Amino acid sequence: QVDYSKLEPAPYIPHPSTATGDRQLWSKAKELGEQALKDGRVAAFTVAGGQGTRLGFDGPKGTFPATPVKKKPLFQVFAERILATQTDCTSTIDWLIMTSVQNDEATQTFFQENQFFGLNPEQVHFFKQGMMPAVDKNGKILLSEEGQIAMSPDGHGGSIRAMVRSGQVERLQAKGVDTVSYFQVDNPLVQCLDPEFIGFHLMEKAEISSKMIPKAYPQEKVGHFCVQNGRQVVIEYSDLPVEMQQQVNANTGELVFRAGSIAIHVLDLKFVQKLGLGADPELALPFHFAEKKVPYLDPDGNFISPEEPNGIKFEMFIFDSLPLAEKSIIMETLREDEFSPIKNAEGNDSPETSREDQSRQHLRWLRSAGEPVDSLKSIEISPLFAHNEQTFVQKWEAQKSNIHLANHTYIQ
Ligand code: UD2
Repeated sequence: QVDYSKLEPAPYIPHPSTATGDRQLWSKAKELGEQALKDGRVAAFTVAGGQGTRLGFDGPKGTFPATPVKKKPLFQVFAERILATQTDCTSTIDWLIMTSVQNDEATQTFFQENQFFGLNPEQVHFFKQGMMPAVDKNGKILLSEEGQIAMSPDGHGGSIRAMVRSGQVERLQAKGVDTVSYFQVDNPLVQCLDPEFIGFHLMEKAEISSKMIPKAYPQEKVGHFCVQNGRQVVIEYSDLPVEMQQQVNANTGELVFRAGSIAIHVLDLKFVQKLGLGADPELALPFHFAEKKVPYLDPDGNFISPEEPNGIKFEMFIFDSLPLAEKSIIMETLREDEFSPIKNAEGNDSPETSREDQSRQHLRWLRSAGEPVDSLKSIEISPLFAHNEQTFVQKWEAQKSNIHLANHTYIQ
């Protein structure tokens, strides 16, 4: 239970580009993270079991064409970032992908058809998340067909137990992996394996770490990092009272609850195992419920596809593991470099806004490399050419004479 009057904003490690950021500390974290990647201690992990209802796209969301010029699917973007990190750290990185009963086959087929986007099929590991029964508004179990209970995926928090039940935790531990870099399938800007983030997580001996961005506006639809009874918690945008979302610090003019959760985490595998085994009820993730449309069989045996939400689905959220951790840290990142999700068909967080943000990032890299590109609208740099600004600037000097920069240029 949340006592909103006792809720405080959570502290975080400020980004080095801000007034309070400590550049030396960030360099140290980067070194640590790079070493962990070289040592083969880190796996990447994408939660991709969601149904993507808001986007209205027919197929697993990871197959959605996301990039501004090449229209690469989200899965390809992540695969190429993993490949690029492998080149940097000269080790092989495992990639876990959590699917659901509904999209597992389509997801795996997509990877096969695309030759795993250059990854070795043996380093990509799919596993399905668990399911929960759906009930009607009176708590009665709904049937999807005769003798079959209507089931739905158990939320991204289900990834903890699915990682354990699928045997992935044991398999990874046996090969020396102790850290997992977790991200959602809908954000093409995510740094899949960020050395600085991994480094801070290891430096602070955290069980789970999270990335935050300052909210763009008071009611932005992201979770809020807070502290309750000395433990970090994330309070969803739908739960934090609006007046708290709008509260401003009189001295700084900033929102008091400004730290937005963008669902990027680093997890310690021992922590995953402890929670996922389910042996200690104190360490169980709670279920949240949401009213959704659940197709069902009525008592007369007619199949009904409801127009309005008729049922309740139960989901666990990954961020509910924060208060269960002995140590949990939050690190600031820059929105323009890390967060532009594809959630809605139009408007905010849509394919269009995301393509623009991706292009803007690459235009910034070109400007950093000394190119006057203000008039170009759409540019795409392949992660295989460079997957961060620093690498891009270094590489550009040698390559630029071969590349003609025009609108819709793809740099590979
Ligand atoms: C999530 C966070 C929100 C913010 C935002 C950033 C919740 C409740 N809210 O909002 O605070 O961080 O992301 O983008 O999480 N998924 C599964 N299995 C499931 C359900 C979801 O794998 O059963 C995956 C899904 O494929 C996607 C991710 O989880 O990669 C996010 O799911 P969402 O779209 O339900 O999250 P959203 O946008 O409500």
